[in-house]
Amino acid sequence: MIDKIKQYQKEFEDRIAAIGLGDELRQLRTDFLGKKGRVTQVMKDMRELSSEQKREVGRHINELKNWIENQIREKTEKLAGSSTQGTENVFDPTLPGRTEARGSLHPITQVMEELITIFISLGFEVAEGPEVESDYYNFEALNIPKDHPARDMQDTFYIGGAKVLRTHTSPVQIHVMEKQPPPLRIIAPGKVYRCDSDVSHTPMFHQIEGLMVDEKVTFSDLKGVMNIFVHQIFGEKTQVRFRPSFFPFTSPSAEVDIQCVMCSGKGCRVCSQTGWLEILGAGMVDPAVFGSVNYDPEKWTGFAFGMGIERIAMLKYGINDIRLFFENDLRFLSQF
Ligand code: 2NL
Repeated sequence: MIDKIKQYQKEFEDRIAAIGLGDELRQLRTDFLGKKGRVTQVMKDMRELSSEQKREVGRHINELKNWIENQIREKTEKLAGSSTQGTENVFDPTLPGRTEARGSLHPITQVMEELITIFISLGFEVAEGPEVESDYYNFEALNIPKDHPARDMQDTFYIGGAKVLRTHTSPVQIHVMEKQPPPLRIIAPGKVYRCDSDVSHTPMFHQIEGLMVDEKVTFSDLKGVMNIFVHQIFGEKTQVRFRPSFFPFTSPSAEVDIQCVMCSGKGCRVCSQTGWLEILGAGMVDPAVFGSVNYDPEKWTGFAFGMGIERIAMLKYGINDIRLFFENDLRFLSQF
């Protein structure tokens, strides 16, 4: 057996000297150290030997094994070195440059900008206002009664005094109407806050509201604007429907649904088998709201609407958990 070991060493020596490629080296390793390799076979055959012989042969085979491993390591390094030899310091001007990883706008910002662009093209102007509001601008002026559930501590962040974090961007429109006589076409995009958190709610989210006031503005104008908006954002073929609803600040009020973007109206999990998805609330401005800002409800009429940006973005991109927008995980964000 010891003769055999010596013969293997000689064979290995000859073969490794002739090797010029990594693949050949891997094959050589398998032939000697692999499961059915020569070294492994000798170790298996040792079972038959006496303990005296085992010690003697064991010493030789272990020496060979270590030596082979060293030889392979050295040869690997040599092969790796030779492949770059002579080229490592050469400047190759034809190689493409290293590009900087480019950042991108947050998906919510992208959708927000897309919505703003659509409404600007329809003649709306952007209005902004504070995120900390008085009870009056957030609720009272919008005809939201004192006992309305939205006013509850459970739903609204009260921050001391009569101040709240705005629960919608409607107060922006109240400020504009107080300062500016009709006619008026404005949108109010921005952050809003509600005491709520689950897969479809976060304590802060983004909203865009719209308001148009003029003589003889009708529900048809609202439908026309909503149709154009839906077709621009979800595609020309998307069906739109209005469902009766209630808001304290509009009358009549409606909820606007679009044909389900996931199943095209056939019925699926996302639309709870209805074929429709609610995307926004809207209606004709309630005369009580006009009363708050001293607009004559006999002369002026208007429509208003409001929608959550996160909801629109989730439907547009097929995202099922709103919290992804706020985790700032680049693996998520870099897809937009
Ligand atoms: C929704 C519904 C809506 C409005 C917002 C509004 C504003 C003024 C007067 C009247 Cl100043 N209305 N805003 C009207 C209807 C619905 O939002 O579901 N938002 C997420």
